[in-house]
Amino acid sequence: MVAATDLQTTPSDRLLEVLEDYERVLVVMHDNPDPDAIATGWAISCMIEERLGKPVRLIGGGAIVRAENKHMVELLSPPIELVTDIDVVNTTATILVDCDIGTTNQLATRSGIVPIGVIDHHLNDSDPCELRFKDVRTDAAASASIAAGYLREQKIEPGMKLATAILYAIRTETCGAETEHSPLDRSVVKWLTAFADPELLAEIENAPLERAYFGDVVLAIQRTFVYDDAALCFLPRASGAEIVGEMADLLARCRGVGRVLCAAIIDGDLLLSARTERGSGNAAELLQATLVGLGGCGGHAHRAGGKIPHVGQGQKISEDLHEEIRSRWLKACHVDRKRGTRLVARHEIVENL
Ligand SMILES: [Mn+2]
Repeated sequence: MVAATDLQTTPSDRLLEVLEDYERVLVVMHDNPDPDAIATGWAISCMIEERLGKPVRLIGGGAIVRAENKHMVELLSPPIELVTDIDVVNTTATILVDCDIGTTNQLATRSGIVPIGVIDHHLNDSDPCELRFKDVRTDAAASASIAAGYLREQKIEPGMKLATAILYAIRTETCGAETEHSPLDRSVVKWLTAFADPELLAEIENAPLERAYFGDVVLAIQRTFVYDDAALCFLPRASGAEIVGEMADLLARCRGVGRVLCAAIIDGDLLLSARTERGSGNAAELLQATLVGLGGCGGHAHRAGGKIPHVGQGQKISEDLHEEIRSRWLKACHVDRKRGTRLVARHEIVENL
């Protein structure tokens, strides 16, 4: 007799079965793909090529800005393409990785392309539209853990670079208060460690930083205000989109700060990052309450990002919008204080110029 478990098909089997009907596959990462989107897409592409032998393209919009992520791409050469638009025929199966159909931060939705599948771990309450394949596990620290699980199910050994990329993705998704590892994350970390190169991982994490980065950080810290346990920082300048999230990660580590909101104007849009400590609320919900009617957002319980499009040119946000976001954020955080305290006292900043 065959055990019941032998008859169960795995998620990767189901995905491969759906893809049988198509000639080629387009794997779409979210814009400004991060290590998780890159590693997930890479693992999925690898599986499709190995098992089905169909041509796969792995694409995303925007750019890779964060120094560590650029270094990751240089050292590991993931097969990604950064593009501005896409055009697909109906013999192409489109799969979203590390993002969902309800979001506009990816090329498929913006181009009106209906994907056949989604592999993601973000919180998303958009309607469960008819997708042929959907694997969204919000308890997974990284989408890349789900994709690594597929490789393991298919008994495909990842090469050294792919294994390193997936491990790095899991590392980056478990920062700040989002350190929790699900049983899946733990088991794939163990499995991948045998294939990955720890030296490359260390090199990526210690990537060289541009001088502009230090300027962004010092100016942001000077402009950080704390209201009880809620911090707020409008970055006076940002050399890249990812500095907003990096500042939020840094400020979230400040003792006594449980909630952080950072914002900066990049190419005319206001980009926002929220972080919450465990027990200090849900970052995605707080950001949503702050942005309702102004812009969109998405993310996780303790890390979330959002955007208010077209707020103007230059790097300075208007007084009105600044005040609106500040008061909404404090209200969402249930903070009554109207005046904040500088994270670093003004006199110290001035004395040490
Ligand atoms: Mn992710």
